[in-house]
Amino acid sequence: MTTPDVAVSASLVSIDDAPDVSLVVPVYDEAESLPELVERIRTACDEAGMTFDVWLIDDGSRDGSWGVIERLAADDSRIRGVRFRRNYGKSAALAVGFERAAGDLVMTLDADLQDDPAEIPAMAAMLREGGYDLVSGWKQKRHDPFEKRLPSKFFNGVTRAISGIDLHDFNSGIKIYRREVVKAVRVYGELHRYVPLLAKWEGYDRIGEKVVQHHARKHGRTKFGLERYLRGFLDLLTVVFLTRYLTRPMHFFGGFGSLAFLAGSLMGLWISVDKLVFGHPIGDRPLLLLAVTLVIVGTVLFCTGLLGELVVRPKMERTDAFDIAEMVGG
Ligand SMILES: Nc1nc2c(ncn2[C@@H]2O[C@H](COP(=O)(O)OP(=O)(O)O)[C@@H](O)[C@H]2O)c(=O)[nH]1
Ligand SMILES: [Mg+2]
Repeated sequence: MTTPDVAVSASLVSIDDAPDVSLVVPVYDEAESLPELVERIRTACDEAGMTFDVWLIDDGSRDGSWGVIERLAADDSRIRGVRFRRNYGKSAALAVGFERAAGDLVMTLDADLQDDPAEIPAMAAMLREGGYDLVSGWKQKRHDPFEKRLPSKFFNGVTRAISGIDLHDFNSGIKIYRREVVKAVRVYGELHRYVPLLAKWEGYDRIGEKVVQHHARKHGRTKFGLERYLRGFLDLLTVVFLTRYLTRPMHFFGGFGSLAFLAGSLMGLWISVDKLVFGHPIGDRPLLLLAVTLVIVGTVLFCTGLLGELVVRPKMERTDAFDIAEMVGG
């Protein structure tokens, strides 16, 4: 008789226990910043009367960040740490934080104090009152050197154009989400910049933007140079491909394949007529080479599309491939 009661109350407790906001902080060699960061998170949330927990995800730091995290966690049970054995990148850290975060809202924040924890209550309020799925911070006045700001402007422009999401600042680490959004997205590679895009793909498209304070780096140094931007750009192309064509590879490969095949065939036909009807030699004509190449490339692309269909088919045939938002009626 008592067992069900216990189970029910246990589950109620775990719901009541969920903090208002979980902060997910990727950490890579930020030992000097962490104590002040945690202190300022505590102040901001306490003043606003928000309950919170903090997930500090140490991604193979070598500057003693983990020791600092251990101390912070021992002092305050709301502070938790996860340590990766080696460096996996910011996206991996966010993915693990998103998996563990239990707060009603989940907010990401850089560890280096460039983002201001004082933004937590304001961003939470904007998300709730505006009915957004996520709100992204916009470092309108950015305190970074020019050689960082310029590539960033370029990538923001390209991402805006490709994704159709009207954000000024995809790069900013400060973003807040409803919990179900972070549970739905899969962040890997260099996709941490494109979480809004991943969210939109999952159907969470109420995306807001809030101007946030940005500060110059106090301690340590930046880990993001041009090379990581380039990797990020390639990942963007992957995402665009996957979001548009994951479930219908034939529309991508088959389309290009058919076009190439058709063009090659027409050229081949023309050049054959030229030889058979008009008697011109064609053995050394570039058009012959082009025609043959296009026919072969077209066939290969078409077959790639077919193989792709075979790969996605088992998944698409299952109804659990669809994320049902709500149901009604008995
Ligand atoms: N987990 C993880 N975090 C990282 C990595 N690189 C940078 N970060 C964190 O991401 C945040 C932003 O990095 P930062 O170097 O300040 O980039 P910037 O602000 O664009 O110059 C900081 O909290 C870093 O500690 C990484 O490889 N793994
Ligand atoms: Mg920074």
